[in-house]
Amino acid sequence: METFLDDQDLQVSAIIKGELDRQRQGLELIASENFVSRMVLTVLGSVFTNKYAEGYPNQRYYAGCKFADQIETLARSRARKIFRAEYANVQPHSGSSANMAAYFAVMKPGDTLLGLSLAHGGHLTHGAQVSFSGRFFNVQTYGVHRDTELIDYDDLLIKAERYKPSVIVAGSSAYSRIIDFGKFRQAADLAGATLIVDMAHIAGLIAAGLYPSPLPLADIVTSTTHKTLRGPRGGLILAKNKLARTIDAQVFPTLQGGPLMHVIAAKAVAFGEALTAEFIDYQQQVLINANRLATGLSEAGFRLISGGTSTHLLLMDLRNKNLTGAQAEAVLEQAGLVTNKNVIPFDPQPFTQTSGLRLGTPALTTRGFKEPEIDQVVEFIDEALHKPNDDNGLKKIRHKVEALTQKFPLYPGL
Ligand code: DSN
Repeated sequence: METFLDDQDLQVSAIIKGELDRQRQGLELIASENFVSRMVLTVLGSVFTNKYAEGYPNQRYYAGCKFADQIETLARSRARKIFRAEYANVQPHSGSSANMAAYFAVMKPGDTLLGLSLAHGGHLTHGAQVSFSGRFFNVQTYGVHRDTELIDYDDLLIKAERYKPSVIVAGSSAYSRIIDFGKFRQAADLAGATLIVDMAHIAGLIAAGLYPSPLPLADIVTSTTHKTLRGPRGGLILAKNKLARTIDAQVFPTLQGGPLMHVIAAKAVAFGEALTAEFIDYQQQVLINANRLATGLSEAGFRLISGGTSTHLLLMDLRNKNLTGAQAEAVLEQAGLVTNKNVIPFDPQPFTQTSGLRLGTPALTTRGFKEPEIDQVVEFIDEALHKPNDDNGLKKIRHKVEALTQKFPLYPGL
């Protein structure tokens, strides 16, 4: 691939090579990232990128859609099979557009949306004022308990009854424990609300049967396809058949024009991979690794929000280390570990600094890391965060990181 690019466009080729080296030589701990298979990568660059296919299979606005129909039908049927869903729409370009389509299917501008506060681990699209969700809808939020740092279900039920929202959205970007979807169903029934579950972070765990499925309880389930699910970047909506036409119409033509057929083809591949026994083994290891990481960091004296993790991610509270999340993120990047600063519940720091750091194991696990390597990752983090101003010390850790990554080649031959 690079040889071809070198011949055609040296500038682009050098940048792509730089990114490939960055991914190969660093430890990817961003909880929402992963490494797709070679097949997914190849299909993303397939001839489907040339095709317009506005509409849905067998109802297109262009000629020449025979194979576009076949691939979208296959992607939809695999998605339905993974999650035991009646209906799937595989066209959303992202998780945000999947959420927007889901909201528009059941709410009018000005209606009330009840979502997890961004400051307590929710996502932008769950009602943050800076997002379309906060601009179009009247937003109320629930949060986590100050003591347990677990979702405050009493607060949820009280607010459901008080505000009678049209939609309650469950799901999170930085919550490390199992969400009780039964309690959300109860809250939705109390309010007469539609229950939307955004399972973007945990979709892979749910696919593998390692996290309770929201499908039997939710009215609509949205997701991205690139986090634990390990597909191409994109969105997905699942629902009961009765909502199919309404949701389809919100995705196209309300929000989107032509679907990205090369991405839909890559989603079909990733969904096929998610139906294999190897995928279950992978997700089991993701959880083992996350638990190992949490235990190691706790033993090293780092405080974790809610005391640990039951998922693929964990949230460190750095206040007792005299570091902000932004500082820790920068120090770790210098040492070759890629993470992201994140607010913690009741954070005294602004969003740009934060007191927290979010870590996840999906990408390292795809790379082949097991418990012994995770123990080394703990040592790197501990060492780096105890010498944040020691450039030489951080450089030495970076060399150790690179030595470790060389034992786990990423995209060999690319
Ligand atoms: N940006 C994603 C995450 O990192 O969790 C959510 O969309």
